[in-house]
Amino acid sequence: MHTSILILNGPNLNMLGTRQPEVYGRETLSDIEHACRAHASWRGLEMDFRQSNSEGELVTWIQQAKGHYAGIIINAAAYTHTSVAILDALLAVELPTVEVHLSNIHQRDAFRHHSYVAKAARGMICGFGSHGYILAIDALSRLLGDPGVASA
Ligand code: CA2
Repeated sequence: MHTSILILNGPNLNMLGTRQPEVYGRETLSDIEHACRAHASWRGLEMDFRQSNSEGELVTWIQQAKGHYAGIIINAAAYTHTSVAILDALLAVELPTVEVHLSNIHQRDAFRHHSYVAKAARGMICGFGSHGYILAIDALSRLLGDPGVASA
């Protein structure tokens, strides 16, 4: 029986690697997806990795996750700080959720210090750049009871 996780990315993260490398690093979202796919596979997890600039699309994906995925990793980007809709969707599906951010949101503008997502997340990883996604996979894997390292 396969264990699948869903990794969601919010607005503007499709522009990673093109601007503000001093804040978000030089890797593209595609680079991060490939690294996550390799690590999830090593952890014995299947993974879907998605990005949307639309709050409604992210809400729909969270709603649809119930019954298909064992847990969610989410970088809601700017919606982190504004979206009660994403919070409500995460609370509704009751899936183990790990919040991730590339930057250390607590060292940045005051409006980035509050996260609506945090209320629904088991924990948050921020400030480690793209490696935060790998740490989030490890954290979620442990929450799911470690499906096991693939032998292949
Ligand atoms: O640090 C993170 O991962 C953030 O979620 C990134 C969001 C920001 O609003 C959050 O406060 C923290 C912004 C993502 C925008 O990404 C860009 C990438 C390249 C160029 C411009 C924006």
